[in-house]
Amino acid sequence: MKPLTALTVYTTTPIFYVNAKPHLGHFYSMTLADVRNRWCKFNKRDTFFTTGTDEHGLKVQMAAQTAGVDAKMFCDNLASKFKDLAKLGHIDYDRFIRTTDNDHYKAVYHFWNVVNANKYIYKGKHSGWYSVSDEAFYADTDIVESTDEKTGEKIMISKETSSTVIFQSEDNYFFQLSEFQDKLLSFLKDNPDFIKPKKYYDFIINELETRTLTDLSISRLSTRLQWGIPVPNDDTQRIYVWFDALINYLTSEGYPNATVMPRPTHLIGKDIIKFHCIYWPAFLMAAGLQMPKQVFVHGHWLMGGRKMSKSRGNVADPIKISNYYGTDALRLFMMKYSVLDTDGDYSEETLNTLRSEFIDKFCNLMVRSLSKNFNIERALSKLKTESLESLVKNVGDNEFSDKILFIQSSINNLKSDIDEDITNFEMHRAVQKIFNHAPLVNGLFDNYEPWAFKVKANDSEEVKSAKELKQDIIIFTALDSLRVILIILQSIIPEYSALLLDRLNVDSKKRTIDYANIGSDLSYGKDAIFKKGSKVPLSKLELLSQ
Ligand code: ME8
Repeated sequence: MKPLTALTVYTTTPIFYVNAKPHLGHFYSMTLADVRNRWCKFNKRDTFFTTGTDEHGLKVQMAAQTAGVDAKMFCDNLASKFKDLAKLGHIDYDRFIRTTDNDHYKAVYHFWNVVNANKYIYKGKHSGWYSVSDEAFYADTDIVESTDEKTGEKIMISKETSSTVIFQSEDNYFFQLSEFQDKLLSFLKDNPDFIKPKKYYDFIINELETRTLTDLSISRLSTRLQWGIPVPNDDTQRIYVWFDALINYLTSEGYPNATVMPRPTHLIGKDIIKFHCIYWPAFLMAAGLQMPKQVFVHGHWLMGGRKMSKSRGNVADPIKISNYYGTDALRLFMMKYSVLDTDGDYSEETLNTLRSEFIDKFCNLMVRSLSKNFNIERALSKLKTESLESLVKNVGDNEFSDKILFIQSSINNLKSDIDEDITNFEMHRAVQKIFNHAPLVNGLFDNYEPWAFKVKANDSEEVKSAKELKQDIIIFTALDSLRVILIILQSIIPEYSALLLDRLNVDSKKRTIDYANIGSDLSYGKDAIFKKGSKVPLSKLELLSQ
């Protein structure tokens, strides 16, 4: 396991139920967290990033039964589909945790025993409404009568999720959630940034101020739930799936043996906010453990205006989309249109348009800069002996000089401009700021038409070098801006960036933040595009531009 410190930036995704194969919503959570993690790593912060699968509970048990397969085999098969997606999607996790992992069992046992020793667990009779598809309990006031679409029978459903609830009555273990109402409220009042965006913070505050927390049943009779972790010292009961799943965040940090555990930043979908912002902090308080750092909540991807859901079947398959359009086209689409506190509507047409926009903006910038009309090596070598500031002065055109130096400073500031956006999962802002630089840089070609500075036979030495200087400055500024932008884009679209940086012959060791400044690397560009022997054949770039 990677050594962790209290300062490690620890980012988590939810762990996904393995009742069906992954869909776009899961890939979205993974990608948001991956971009943040890559970005923090790029900024030389010490990082730790986990994702994984939630494998126990009635929902998975029933899915396995329906498939007629042994539960563990069923989970193995689906967990590998989530892992395959992570691989295809460039999700660079440190740990893929499965709740069937041995160390997780140990962590859950330990956690249960600590909370029990702290006297927050007791045995009692549980009677109430339960939704298997949500793996959640509902109070009488949270349900309504409805009619089953298929059978026409009267059923009870959750008002919030419309999923069917069933009445259950059995002896269970309870967690004393009611004990934590005031403690949670005062913790949240002291930490107004704990839940982001603010509308979700307000929602939880409102819940805690207006509803009374009742104790939570945290086990099931083993006769009903076989596919769960046994309650320590009571084989007749299995642990409720959320009391098992949430602990994954601790298992990954080496709990209970770890001496130092960084506080995680949880990224979750809005459907599981109560579990992460009420139950989880209460469980942690009961175990005497520190609070997470923050919980970021994102909206849902809809398709045709309705939430994508495995059970409803209106799902976009991230594997199929990636295979067709390219993984990075999908990553870019999700990040560009990701606004945390709203839902997004998935549209293949928008994805395709964005892909073309990326190619128009960035690939064409590269193709233009690397035209045979220009001498990149000459341009780069000028910068080896003189700074850009002093070179532009020699052109003697103030407007030109201001423009070049403005682009230089804007590009140099880009990484700090987007730092907060990315660490706070405001990816659409970061993508917009990066994209805004393309017309700025492209404008150099449109405004100055550097291809027109042809040296003529009767040009004096002075005229010749003035023409060359201006052309070289434009080409250098355009190409080097592109190099820096691509280095920055690695966190969002690692594959496309690598493809284009390879094309520019940028040394693989010079793609770090130290080189994300204009003029910080003058060793690339040799035999770049359109010349024989360049590392990445032109056809790859063409593939990207299809
Ligand atoms: O809730 N749009 O697992 P789950 C965006 N195992 N994101 C979506 C989405 C959509 N349409 N649908 C799902 C569980 N998600 C529990 C979590 S954590 C300790 C246990 C994403 O398979 C989103 O992150 O139902 C949501 O919270 C998560 O998948 C739910 O996945």
